Amino acid sequence: MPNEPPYKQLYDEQGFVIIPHLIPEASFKELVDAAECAIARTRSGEWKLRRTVGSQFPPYDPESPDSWGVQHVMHPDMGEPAFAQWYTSDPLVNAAKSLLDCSEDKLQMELFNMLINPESHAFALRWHRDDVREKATEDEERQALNIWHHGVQWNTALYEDSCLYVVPGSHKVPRTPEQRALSSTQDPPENPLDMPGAIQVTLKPGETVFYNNNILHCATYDPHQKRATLHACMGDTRGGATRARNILQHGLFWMKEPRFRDTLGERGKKMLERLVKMQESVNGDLGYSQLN
Ligand SMILES: O=C(O)CCC(=O)C(=O)O
Ligand SMILES: [Fe+2]
Repeated sequence: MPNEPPYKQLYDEQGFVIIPHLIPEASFKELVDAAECAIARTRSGEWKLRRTVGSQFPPYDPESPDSWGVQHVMHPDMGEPAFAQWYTSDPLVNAAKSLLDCSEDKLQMELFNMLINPESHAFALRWHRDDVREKATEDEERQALNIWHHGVQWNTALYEDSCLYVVPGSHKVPRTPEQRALSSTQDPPENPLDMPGAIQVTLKPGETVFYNNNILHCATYDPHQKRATLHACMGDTRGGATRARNILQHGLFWMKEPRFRDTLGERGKKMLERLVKMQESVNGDLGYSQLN
C-alpha cells in the first residue's frame, strides 16, 4: 500500500510496532465466538492446556485454580477452525512476511495461544526477555541480542488490552544497572512504570502489536478487566535451529498428527511442514517433557 506507515522500520528501531486491521471484518465475530468457547472450556477445567496463575513460564501447574492463558488454540481437540484460518489468512501472513522480510515459501507455523484475564486472581509477569536469562552478564546479553532469530511474535486484542509494558529500543542493548536491578528479582513489579524507559501498550479491539520477544517487557493481569488477546508467533526458515529452543519448549506433539494437518488449507499445510522439518533437523522432540 502506497501510504502505509513504515512498520518494518518502526519494528526494527523500537522493537515493537502496532498495526491495525489484521482481522478481516468478516472474521471478527467468528474469532470472538471461538475465543469465548475456548475460555469457557479452560475455566471449567475441560481444556487442560493452559497458562496457570503463579507460573511465568512452562511447565505450568495443573493444580492452579486460575488461568492467564489458553494454550494451543489450533489443536484439533479445541474444534475451533477459526483460529487456524486466521493464522493463515492474507492480512496476517502479509504483515509477517513484511516484518520478517521473507517470501511466503519461508514462513514457518509456530505457536498460537490466547492470553486471558484470570477469573479471580490478580497476577503479573516480572520484567523479562523471553529468550535471555535475567542473570545473563552484560556480555552474554549483548551477544544474545545480536542474534536475529527470524521470527515475529504478536498480540492481537479482541477486547481493549492494556496489560503489556515494554521498554522501547531495549531489544538491541543490554540493561542499564538500574534496569538490571528491577528485572533480576523474582517479584512482580510494584509499578511497571518504575522501570526506566517503560511504556504501557494499549491495544484497541482488532489492533496487533508485533514485538521482538527479547525486548524487555512485563505484564499485569487484572481479573476485573476482560482480556482475550490472540498471542502467536511465526518463523522464517532461515532462522533454522535458533528458533527451536523457544518454540519446542511448549510441547507440540499434536502438530505432527495428521488429524491436525487435515484441518489446514494448502498454505497452512506448507507452513506446518516447515516446522516439522525444523524440529527434525535439531533431532528434537515436539514435547517439553523431554526438555524439562
Ligand atoms: O501478557 C502479555 O501480553 C505478555 C506475555 C509474555 O510476556 C510471555 O508470555 O512471555
Ligand atoms: Fe514474555
